[in-house]
Amino acid sequence: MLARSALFLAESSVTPPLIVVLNGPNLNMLGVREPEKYGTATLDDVEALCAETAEAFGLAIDFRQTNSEGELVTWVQECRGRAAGIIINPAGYTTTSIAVMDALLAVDLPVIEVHITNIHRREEFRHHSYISKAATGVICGLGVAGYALAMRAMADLVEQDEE
Ligand code: DHK
Repeated sequence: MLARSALFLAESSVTPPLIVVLNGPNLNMLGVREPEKYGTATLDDVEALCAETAEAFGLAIDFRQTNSEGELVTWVQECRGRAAGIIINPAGYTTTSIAVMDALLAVDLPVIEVHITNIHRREEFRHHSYISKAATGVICGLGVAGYALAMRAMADLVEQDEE
């Protein structure tokens, strides 16, 4: 009995690896923004999906959204030494931000880039991603379910890193 409670205490005191989920500009408008492309789920729904999936895989999350490129860069930098991985939907900064790409390269963590829509079926200007240069993997076109798939893939990457 004593041994079992000691085991429970040991297991419950292990801190789960932290996955930081970052969302770029206009993703705060999910649910009302062009629903025919982005769907009707809100960003709160996406956070709940990420939290649920993370918990199932023994991960913790810090879920954030910003409309500002500088804030995104700062949040990425803060992941170094704090997080086990980054899931990022850079939204409008995908095609423009060398600064976010450089920050992701600097933190030296597994990175999964997510887009709700299939950017390759959309306008030409959405096809090129600076962020992909720093990403371990990319998921696009699967709606908000892509975040849950990214979390699942991240669990594997984190486990590999721990081995
Ligand atoms: C979201 C955006 O805001 C766009 O700028 C990208 C991406 C596509 C998405 O599909 O999640 O081009």
